[in-house]
Amino acid sequence: MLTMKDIRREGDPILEKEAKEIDLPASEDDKQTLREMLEFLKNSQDPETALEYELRSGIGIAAPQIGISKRMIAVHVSDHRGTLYSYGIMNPKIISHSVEKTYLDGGEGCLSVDREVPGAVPRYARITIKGVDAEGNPLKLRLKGLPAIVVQHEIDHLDGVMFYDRINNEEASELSPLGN
Ligand code: K2U
Ligand code: NI
Repeated sequence: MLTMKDIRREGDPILEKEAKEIDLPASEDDKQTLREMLEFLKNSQDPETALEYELRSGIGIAAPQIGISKRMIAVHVSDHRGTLYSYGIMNPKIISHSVEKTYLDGGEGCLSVDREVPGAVPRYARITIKGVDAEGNPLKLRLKGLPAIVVQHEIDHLDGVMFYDRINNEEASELSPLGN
């Protein structure tokens, strides 16, 4: 199972690289990696497991964060209605998005950043993404709220972008925040 020792921290060059597309159909190795990324998120949100293995709670993770420069992300997050979005996605791509932007009130964090970096991160309020799931099936998701924010944070990791690269309090002052 993945633990925090597998997580690359800021300053590691892999977090600044553009990750490579997954060759489809995906190999068993890539599918297994994606399953482990999703399992890490579930473990990190289980109080007993997180305590036993000293896991930081995560609602998303990208393959470069575990040292694999490939375009794979996993999210395990509920929206404000309590609907769970639990997905491993290969080659995720934002195919459309709202003009409207929002930001997570209280700012963002990152498993790869062991410090608080205050500031608002403007994100698209609604996105439609396409990709391939861990079983190799095509995926199309329309997202808003926290799931939309998490997916944008993770896709940024595939492009070598960290959340603090996008902090813009001036732009955010014109936007409506998303409650936590
Ligand atoms: O990519 C990562 O490092 C995981 C991030 C995901 C994240 C997405 C959006 C906004 C902030 C962070 C964090 O580890 S998840 C930690 C967390 C948990 C609940 C709410 C916000 C952040
Ligand atoms: Ni992150």
